[in-house]
Amino acid sequence: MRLRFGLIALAGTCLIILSAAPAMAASVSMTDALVYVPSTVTITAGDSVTWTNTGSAPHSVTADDGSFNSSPGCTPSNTDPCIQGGGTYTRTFSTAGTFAYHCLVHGTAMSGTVIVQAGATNPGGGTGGTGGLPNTGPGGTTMIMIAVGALLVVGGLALALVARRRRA
Ligand SMILES: [Cu+2]
Repeated sequence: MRLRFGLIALAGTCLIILSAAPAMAASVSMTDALVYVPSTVTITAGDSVTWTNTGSAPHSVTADDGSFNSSPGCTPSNTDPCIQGGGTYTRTFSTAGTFAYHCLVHGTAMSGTVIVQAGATNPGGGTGGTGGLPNTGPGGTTMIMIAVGALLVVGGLALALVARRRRA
């Protein structure tokens, strides 16, 4: 029982450490100042971008050319389908190009750009080293891995407690 606890806790710790490695993801905040921060992110094809609504005003992430839309049906008069405070939207960009997007609630006054560079020839530099703006903060997948790792650690500790109690 003791060994099993140790293994689970170890697995969780490993996950947390792994997730600290450069993530192939960029993060953008949507704020109550009605801006995307940063407004331009540069990634490599195959990377993903996660937008997080860090305020309380609803927003969307909608491509100017219609190639992606976080919130179909989101309008200034019907914000139910929009990304609410605390909500997120993640999209993986598999093809190179420059993708302009805006918010369906606040119009083109709230807009941003995703620059997707071709190829992954960036030895050891991580996704932030390809020029343009660096990635800011951990991406969504990173946060999930940290959460899973933490859960495993907590689970391992709980198992150990239960085992100890049963034995007593
Ligand atoms: Cu908005």
